[in-house]
Amino acid sequence: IIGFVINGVCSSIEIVRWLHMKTKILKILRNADGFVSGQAICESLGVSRTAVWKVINQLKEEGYEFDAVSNKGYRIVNYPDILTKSEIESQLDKNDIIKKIVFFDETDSTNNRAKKAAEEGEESGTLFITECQTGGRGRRGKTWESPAGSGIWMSLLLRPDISPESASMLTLVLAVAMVDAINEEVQDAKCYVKWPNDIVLNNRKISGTLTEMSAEMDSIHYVVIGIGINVNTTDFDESIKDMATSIYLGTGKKVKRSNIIAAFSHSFKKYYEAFLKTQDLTYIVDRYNELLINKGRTVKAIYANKELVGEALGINKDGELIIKTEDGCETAIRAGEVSVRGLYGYV
Ligand code: BT5
Repeated sequence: IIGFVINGVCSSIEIVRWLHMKTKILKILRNADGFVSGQAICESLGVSRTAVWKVINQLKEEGYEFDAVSNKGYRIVNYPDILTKSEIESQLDKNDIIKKIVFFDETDSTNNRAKKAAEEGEESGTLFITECQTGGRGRRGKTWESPAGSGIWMSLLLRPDISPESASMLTLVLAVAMVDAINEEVQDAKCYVKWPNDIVLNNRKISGTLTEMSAEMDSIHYVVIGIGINVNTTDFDESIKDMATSIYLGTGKKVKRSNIIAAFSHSFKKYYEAFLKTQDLTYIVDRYNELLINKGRTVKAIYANKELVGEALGINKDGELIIKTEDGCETAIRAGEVSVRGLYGYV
């Protein structure tokens, strides 16, 4: 944590107050329609001009560019693509799903950080986010490439009051919300969902989700939903370069990563609340099936040493993928120990 040192003394209360103020100032400037005077900021927050000036200087160091005109005040003209607590928090409302941000410059895996904090009593709605993961994880022991500076690697801690069997559907709820969030930032991004948890652009993977849970027979302690999104990535490791892409590579548009996180926080809330009402996908199934890239295509499901080849018809309200085999039989398969591929490649 960077502290604000007053008279050489840096107490934790001052740090909290200062970080809080930085978020508030950023929010005022972000939402302003034009210039905001230093005086107006001082008055609305009840702080000194020096305090405002110090925060503005700190923001400049982080890469924010200002237009500062005497008698008019400040206006932000350029935002850096950073993932700091204040950059994200200044775009959230108090009703959002994300209630708190915990940011790391680098960590092994945000899912690991979220699970550890959950064990120690951290509250629902806390988002763990990092610039770079050194041990990013996919499902079933696979690795997730998470280089610095270009992607979103984050984990949301939730404590939903639902049965443990319903929790796996959260991955599907999230996928739909994330597609909406990406589309809000890049209108012409034609993203699809590959059942159950991948988001696909131009037939390549831009995002994956890893949901982990701690539960008893009939109640959940916590769920951690880890999300990786390639946003402005331009290079991929040889091992994935034929199946991975990024929003930038797929659309030619660079996006500020914090904007996607804020848009996700708004869209996820809507779908999450709909999911909690019924504890299934009653209200989401149609939207999911609209986005399902596998729909109408021949897929191969591999599970428990078995292979099932057939046409993917769509999901049902429990999130299961219905596959129709050549003999006309329809089988519903559950996400979990199953991998679904196109017959000739990734989709
Ligand atoms: C996933 O697993 O897609 C889940 C990925 C979840 C990552 C997030 S980041 C924040 C949080 N913290 C973590 O440690 N994890 C979560 P799965 O469906 O098993 O896919 C893994 C496969 O995707 C790998 O085996 C590669 O083939 C491919 N892959 C790895 N890195 C990728 C990347 N950056 N972009 C696209 N594909 C990738």
